[in-house]
Amino acid sequence: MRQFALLMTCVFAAPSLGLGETVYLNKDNISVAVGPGTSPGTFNNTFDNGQTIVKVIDAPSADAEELHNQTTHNWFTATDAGGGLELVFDLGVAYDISTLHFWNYTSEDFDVDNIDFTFFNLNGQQVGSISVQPELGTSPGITSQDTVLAAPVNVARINAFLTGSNREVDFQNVGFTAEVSVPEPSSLALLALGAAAIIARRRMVRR
Ligand SMILES: [Ca+2]
Ligand SMILES: [Ca+2]
Ligand SMILES: [Ca+2]
Repeated sequence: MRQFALLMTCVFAAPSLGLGETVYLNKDNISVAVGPGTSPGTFNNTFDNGQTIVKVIDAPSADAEELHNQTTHNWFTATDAGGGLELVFDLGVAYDISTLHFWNYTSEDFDVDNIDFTFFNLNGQQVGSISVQPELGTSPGITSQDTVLAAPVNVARINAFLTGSNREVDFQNVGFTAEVSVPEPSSLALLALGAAAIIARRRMVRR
């Protein structure tokens, strides 16, 4: 069984994050992109002066406060046809998400009124969805509204569709508190089978 133990060590030691370790997901460990489901509209000053959509995930922690200005916020206006902004978060590895953090704009004129979240695993299969109606942001310093999520587990990609009742979508940040997912029992069983096969083959070679 020594080979089996070694194999298990290799598999679990590979990621720099420990299994079950709680992390705040932001630009340091995930990426975000404007999704193809974004409606026709304008991004106003969001990308002025070479700024990028990474402004969505640049809060250093879930407790961070951000002041609303041209370098910190994200603003999309859908055309008269309506719709909203789609964001796609690529998490790289699978996480169990426990809390959503959202920094909304401070007045109804421009704030985000609804977000439809859809969660996908590493195989691209949907593993959960939730709709959130965020509160107005705090003023003048905007802090996050924290929403405990009902256990979307093994999440590797998150799609978020943000809309405002008046076609305006303005917010500071999106963030998630999560734990690195523990492999499902079925994956562990496959791993054990693979290890057993290797050991059996080595024994046959020795004979
Ligand atoms: Ca920001
Ligand atoms: Ca509004
Ligand atoms: Ca609102």
